[in-house]
Amino acid sequence: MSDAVSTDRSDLDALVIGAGFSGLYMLHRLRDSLGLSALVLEAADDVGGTWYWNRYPGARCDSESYFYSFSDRLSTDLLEEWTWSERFATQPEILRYLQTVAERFDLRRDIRFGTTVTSASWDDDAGRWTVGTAGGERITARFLITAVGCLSTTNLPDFPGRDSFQGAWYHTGLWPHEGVDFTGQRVAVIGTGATGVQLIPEVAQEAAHVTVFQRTPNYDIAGGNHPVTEDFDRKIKDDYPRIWARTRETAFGFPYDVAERTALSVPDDERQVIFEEAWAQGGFRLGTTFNDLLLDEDANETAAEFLRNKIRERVHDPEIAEMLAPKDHPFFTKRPPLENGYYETYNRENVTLVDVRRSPIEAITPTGVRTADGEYEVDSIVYATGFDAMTGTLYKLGITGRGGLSLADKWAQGPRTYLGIATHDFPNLFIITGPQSPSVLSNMPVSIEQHVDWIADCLRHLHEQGVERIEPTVEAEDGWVAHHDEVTGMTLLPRADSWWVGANIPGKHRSLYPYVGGVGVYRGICDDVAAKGYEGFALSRAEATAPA
Ligand code: FAD
Ligand code: N01
Repeated sequence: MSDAVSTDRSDLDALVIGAGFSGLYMLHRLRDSLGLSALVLEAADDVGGTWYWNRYPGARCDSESYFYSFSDRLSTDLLEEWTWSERFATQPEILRYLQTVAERFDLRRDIRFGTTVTSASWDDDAGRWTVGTAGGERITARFLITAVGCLSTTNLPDFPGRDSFQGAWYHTGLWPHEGVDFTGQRVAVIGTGATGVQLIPEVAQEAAHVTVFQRTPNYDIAGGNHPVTEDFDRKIKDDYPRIWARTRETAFGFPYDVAERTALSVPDDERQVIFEEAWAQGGFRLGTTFNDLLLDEDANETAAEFLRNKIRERVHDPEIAEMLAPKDHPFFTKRPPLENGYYETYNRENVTLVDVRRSPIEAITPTGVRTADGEYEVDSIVYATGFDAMTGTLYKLGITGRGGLSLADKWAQGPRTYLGIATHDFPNLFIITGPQSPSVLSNMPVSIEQHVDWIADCLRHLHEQGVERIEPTVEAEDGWVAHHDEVTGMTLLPRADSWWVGANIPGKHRSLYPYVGGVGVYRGICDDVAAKGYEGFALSRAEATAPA
């Protein structure tokens, strides 16, 4: 390992792509814990990732702020010093937090901003990756680590006539930094996922009229956002050791305990009280009420009906309430958004809901949106249409492994990984929060830290053993894919057409992309692999073909 950060960018130990939560922590571990020469390439002109790009009105996290952050793995001092102002922090506050992390650990000096990676090819003779950028640079490194996020390539549906629109249009994932003033405008919002649900109430307060184009209604859960009091902040800080320990053990990386009971094991009236109590707490507590909501259809239906009734209570017009109440998929088989006043928005005079499953969008016209039922004239269109999740950004990196095999080709029939972190024929490539890891089915900072720490420990091991190449075996990969599929099949998750299964992108292979076996279980498996000398990986020394 080199002693200091190399200024020779052709001889890096590790190259990291992306400077969000993942890339920042990875750089810190590589450079400051391992003493490796490392460089981060980032397309944006600052750190933040998700929180740099998603600046739409209402953007905030739905993991509670106090655990949507780096844990004591990064710094106990920072945990003590940083105070979140709201239970669910806004985008500007999270961005400020990540900027603070970058400053505190002096990370920016090893991040090259405004640099988009367009290719990454493995040279089997040299045992190095060569990365190409949009600016024409070529940079080589022994290890390539993608920290490009699961939700960083926007999905802009290819509606006929899309480019003919004469007004202004925006995608929520590429929101203008200067903001948008919708005052007095007629605004179309396409999409009612977590993003639409946050944005629509905000825009409705400003615009003359908002027309919402909904394809699939969601089971939105009350967020229960509120300011963080001094007392709450102190209690959390005092309790952090237990909180972080819990996040690492639970199924979803939240420090919440799931009740050890099934939904149908309690009488109806008691179940109702349990749901009401969880509802009153706000956030994802509702998912912790019973342990079989994701496993058993009848159990799931009890929560689904509870949530439908909440919509019916809050939306005055019964016809609109029924349009908003999901009936075509079980609860939590699409990611449920947290909402703060979303349903009440449909009681406003200036908001119209259009059901585009019944009456699909036929075209974007120069003046608005045309469905089978007619044209809606608007001044602006907001596409809250989500992302080509999990693989979209990885494919755009143009990664080619041994023999020029492209990652996109290798995964054409669905991702094939070992632990969601590496893939055969792509030596020395590590994917942070890759498909088939818990990633988006968890509170992500916890999963990000686990991946980064595992990769850092692995690199330390390779160095100590004089190993220069690491690559999963075909057998280990096959075994992981089979395990992933088996666990997936035990749940209701494949039942909905969600981005979790790639259904939002026409032509994308359908499979459950994140791993649903649980954050704690997954961590145990990864630790076990490491403890057994990186079982399932072939490790080889320089020039050698024999395993180390
Ligand atoms: P990102 O933050 O996506 O960062 C990836 C970086 O890679 C980006 O800066 C991007 O510019 C860069 N990059 C990509 N491609 C290239 C390229 N070719 N060249 C150079 N750079 C490139 N998760 C939760 O757990 N809880 C939440 O409450 C939560 N809220 C969310 C709210 C929104 C609006 C969204 C969109 C996502 C939310 N998420 C949440 C998921 C969120 O993406 C993760 O929590 C986390 O921020 C991911 O961090 P990351 O560093 O892995 O990826
Ligand atoms: O994206 P989505 P998102 N015609 O894919 C619709 C995280 N996040 O940006 O459901 C018509 O969920 C699509 O319809 P349908 C979180 O992980 C977190 O909202 O596919 N409609 C859907 O309504 C989240 O899950 C927060 O039928 C079309 C919407 O667009 C993830 O990011 C906040 C369409 C897209 O919903 C993605 O959320 C925001 C078409 N052709 C985001 N194509 C927090 O609160 C798509 N749609 C933390």
